[in-house]
Amino acid sequence: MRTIRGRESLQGLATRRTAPYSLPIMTATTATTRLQELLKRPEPALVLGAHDALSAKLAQEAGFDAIWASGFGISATNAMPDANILTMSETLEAVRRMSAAVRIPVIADCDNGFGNAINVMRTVAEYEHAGVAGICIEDNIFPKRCSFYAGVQRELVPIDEHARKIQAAKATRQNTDFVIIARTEAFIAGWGKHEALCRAHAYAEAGADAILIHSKAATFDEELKDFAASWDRPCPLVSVPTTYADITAHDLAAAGFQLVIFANQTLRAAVTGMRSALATLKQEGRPAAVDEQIVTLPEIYDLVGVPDLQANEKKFLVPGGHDVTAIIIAAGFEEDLLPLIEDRPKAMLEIKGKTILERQIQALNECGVKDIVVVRGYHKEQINLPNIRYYDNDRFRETGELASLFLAETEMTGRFLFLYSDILLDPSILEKLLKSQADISIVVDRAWNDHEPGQAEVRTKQPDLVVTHQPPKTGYRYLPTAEPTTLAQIGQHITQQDADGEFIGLAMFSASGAQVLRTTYQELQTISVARRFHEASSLETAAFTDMLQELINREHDIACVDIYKGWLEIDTFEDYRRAWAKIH
Ligand code: SPV
Ligand code: MG
Repeated sequence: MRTIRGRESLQGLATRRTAPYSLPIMTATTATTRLQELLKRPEPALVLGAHDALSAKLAQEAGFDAIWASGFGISATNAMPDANILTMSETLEAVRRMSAAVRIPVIADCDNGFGNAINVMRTVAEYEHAGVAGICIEDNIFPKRCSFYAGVQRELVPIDEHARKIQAAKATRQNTDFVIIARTEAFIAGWGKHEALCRAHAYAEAGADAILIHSKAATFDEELKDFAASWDRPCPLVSVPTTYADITAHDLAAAGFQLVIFANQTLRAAVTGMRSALATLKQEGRPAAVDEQIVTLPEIYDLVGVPDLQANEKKFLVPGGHDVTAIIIAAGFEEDLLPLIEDRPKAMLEIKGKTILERQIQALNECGVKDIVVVRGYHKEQINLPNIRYYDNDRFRETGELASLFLAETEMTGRFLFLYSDILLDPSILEKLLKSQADISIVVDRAWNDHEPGQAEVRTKQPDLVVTHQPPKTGYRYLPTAEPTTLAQIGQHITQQDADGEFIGLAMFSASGAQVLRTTYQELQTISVARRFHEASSLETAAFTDMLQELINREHDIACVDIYKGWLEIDTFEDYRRAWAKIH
């Protein structure tokens, strides 16, 4: 007696996910070879009927050896009877999608080959090209009727005609491993064992790789047991235990069947599942009522390959704002702005009906950045806009920007933007920054010193100046290079003569850039808490620019995204007045 072993062999192939839009890892050639192996190995193969790409994937996930692309199922999903009503091309399209979705072999149910031997030739060429591992052709006339429909006309083609179809199929296949299964409906048509054996012999002699002997008897013993006992050819047998459903694959294997096809249970399970959930939903009128009966959305995401989609988006799409977190540092108190900021932080100063923070959020949103974090401090109670995550620096008077930023350290796991809360900017600047591929990028205004003679704007606060490795040519006109420039030095001590531009208070870190930043900060905390830190008296009071300088010193590249004006900062009453004049 044969035993069913070897399920492990398919597990390696049946990984849960295939990348969307990619060809399956198993090429058509390996699929055909695999199916040939399944026909030859000592233990039988379990083949599951599927009707579309998703059910094929579920078959693979469940651990079946191969898929039966069921004509009954494909017709049913089009709400059509299984009677050659769908065209060859319609069926082929469904099969092509199934075959692209899985790595296990797909056997396409090709009914009667969609016509005579000449039609069979095209059928074989098309299905082989679609990547299936094999096809099955039955000896029903065209148009066929499903084997189980009662009270419908049933007629088989003559033996010789079907044998020639098998020969035509074999003559057409390109790959000699491509499996041709010949199916006889002799029992279905009520012609008994003698006719069934005659037909099976003829088809085996015509070169079939396997014989599917179909039966709609209520038990295996009625027809197939005797047939199988009489079968004396090396050509393997295939069964579809739909009506004699009590038999186990085990027993079928013992009787000599090599392939066992559970042809329509997938489709029927789907209908039962849908009916039951829909009845509950209709009755209750509330989606939660069916929660217990349906899979979760993340399970569907996983099945259709959303994790791969996400990975590929990261790899191949121009980065946008959708997967970036913006961290706005709005904790500080600046005396220069009193009495304007007596009762509110600077970010909440209003300019023509909208606060600075609201304007920043608007610019971020316009660029697709919806995930926003604000670090509050001075008059924190005044900042309570919706859809923002808040962190509070209650020691804002003794600590600096860097300390504020690191209160939101848990937000720095992926790509993130760093923003001062006092800058107003044109969204095109953010767009340009978001396209940067560098791990650490800062925005540098190259036009920072372009004042017309005599009209220099008064600045009380020292700007954050930068020196870059590739300074722009001096002069009135300037065309940026295609390659991003890199930062050599940053801080308020840089003289105007040495500076190549001004840091505008906007930076971006990739996931690995963020990792570098966090690790560096953690290291610094252990070694230099009280010591001077670049331009700051200690790490605790450090500015963001001090950290940038530290990263430069540690030989991390910082890319400069060049801009030419297009932004404003509010550091003084004069800045605020100017913003009122310039903003519409
Ligand atoms: C199919 O699934 O389409 C088959 C098997 O041909 S059966 O429906 O049992 O005939
Ligand atoms: Mg069929």
